[in-house]
Amino acid sequence: MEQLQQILDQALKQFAAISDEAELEQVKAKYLGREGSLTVLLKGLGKLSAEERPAAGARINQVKQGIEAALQQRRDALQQNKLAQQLAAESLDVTLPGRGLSTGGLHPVTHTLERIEQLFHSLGFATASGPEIERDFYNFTALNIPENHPARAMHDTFYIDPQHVLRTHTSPVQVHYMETHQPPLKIISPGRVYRVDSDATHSPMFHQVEGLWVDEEVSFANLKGVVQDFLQCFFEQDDLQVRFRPSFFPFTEPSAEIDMSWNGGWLEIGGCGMVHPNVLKHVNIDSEKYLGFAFGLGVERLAMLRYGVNDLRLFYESDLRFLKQFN
Ligand code: 2NL
Repeated sequence: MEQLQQILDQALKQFAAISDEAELEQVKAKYLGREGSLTVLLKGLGKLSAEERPAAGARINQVKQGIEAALQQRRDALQQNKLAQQLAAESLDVTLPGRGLSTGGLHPVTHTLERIEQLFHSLGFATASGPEIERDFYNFTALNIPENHPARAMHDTFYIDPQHVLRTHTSPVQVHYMETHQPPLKIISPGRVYRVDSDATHSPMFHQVEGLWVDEEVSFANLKGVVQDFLQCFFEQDDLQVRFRPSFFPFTEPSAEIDMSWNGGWLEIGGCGMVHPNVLKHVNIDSEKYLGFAFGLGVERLAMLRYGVNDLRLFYESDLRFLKQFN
């Protein structure tokens, strides 16, 4: 009986000192295994007298249950520890400040294009678009620009091959549109255009928006009204002055430069005119019945004036310090 008490005390002490689950199972074998001290005692019961046997057997079983209970308790405790450690290691501090997401933004030229489109849509114009590589016919011939006109010279136009160019204006979009639609037509064509030119005020790629209104009765007076309305809305200046200065384009007659009041003087902002009858003839529109007006505006020029940007090249240098100001 004394030996049993010693075994129990020893087992409890040993279990309490163990902090590893695998080790615990190994030590368990020392007591309850096939060669374990309790097993050996159980086997020895037969050697006892019939009177001693029941009490001894009962005590051995008691000690065995005590050891098993202590074992299970230790197992649970170790598992609890392990879980607590895991939770501590994996814990999230939800009070930490967030990392923040840096969102992209639209390019100032895109902002400007969207504003231009929105304003013209409110005046009843639809948007038309087309390819940036054009046949010579659509970029020049259909627009009454004859074979030997200086605008065709190599120093102005990027040639893909003798018959294809990077469009030098968005007029070809309108030529395509007139070929496939019957008047009345009321469209704008915003987009990229290309010219062999590069300095502080010229980029080889830039943006233009052209407008075209063809109907039975449209006048130069309508043209002036539309352009002035647009510019006053675009710059949010009701007293903005607009001036139409006589000029020449092969595709309009009469033609004018568009100037607007700026810093006490005048600034050229685009060109316009009544569509030349030869242009209408090229797209099979009856120039006796229909007439129209057209205009072209430089988008970068409008963006520079609206945002106070003094160098065109800033738009194309992808400098985030510049671009982030427009978000
Ligand atoms: C400018 C001048 C202009 C047009 C563009 C045009 C288009 C067709 C027919 C006739 Cl389909 N004209 N466009 C007319 C006059 C001027 O642009 O300085 N643009 C920035």
